[in-house]
Amino acid sequence: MRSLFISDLHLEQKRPDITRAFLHLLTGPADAADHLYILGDFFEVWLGDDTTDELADSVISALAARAERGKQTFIMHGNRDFLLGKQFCRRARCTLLQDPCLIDLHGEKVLLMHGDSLCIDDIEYMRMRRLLRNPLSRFILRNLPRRTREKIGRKLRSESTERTRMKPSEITDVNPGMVADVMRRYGVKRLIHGHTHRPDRHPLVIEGEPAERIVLGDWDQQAWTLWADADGLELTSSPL
Ligand SMILES: [Mn+2]
Repeated sequence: MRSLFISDLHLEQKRPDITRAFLHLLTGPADAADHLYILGDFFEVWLGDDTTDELADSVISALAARAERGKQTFIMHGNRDFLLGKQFCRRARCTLLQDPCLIDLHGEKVLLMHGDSLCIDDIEYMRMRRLLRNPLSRFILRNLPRRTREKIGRKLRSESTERTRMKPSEITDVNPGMVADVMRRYGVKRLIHGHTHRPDRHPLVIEGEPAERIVLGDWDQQAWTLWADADGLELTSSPL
């Protein structure tokens, strides 16, 4: 039994190399993983399941083919693709995970998150997150005409890039107190998340015991993967 974790691929038309690398992983090495977990920001932008293009269709078919081969795929929303819905999951034959989500990873209780909800020092971002992610806003967003959604999406993305650039890096990283809180609350000694684009393995002490926070990497220059089996976990990358 093996599991594979990825996040923050930010798939988009502008970067066919990333889509190629993902499809290569999916049809090759990923077949060694019974469970594939995609922890958010799989797509650079997702404005609703009715907005699929050629890129989305190719990814959906590849995921459905993986299911055909008897392999499971789990997907979690990120801040870029939180409008991924039931139709996507049905077509791609994946299971949507709540954020946070507790899993049994080869006998160990592990917590999975996208990671943006841990960045509480970015007050402005958290305010925006609360506004956009509540069920009512999601309902309204999903039912807006496609063009309006595209316009809002473009505006939000350009603003967020601009703001993130101006913020000191510790503001846009996770808050250590929040990490410890969440891990204690869920009773885990291991947390896996993405979002910050700072791939690393951080040893921690939770309730006097050794613990770990693993950060998955974004797929910009490198394709980052985290493999897990009964022997342990390995965070690896290969050039795109
Ligand atoms: Mn993110």
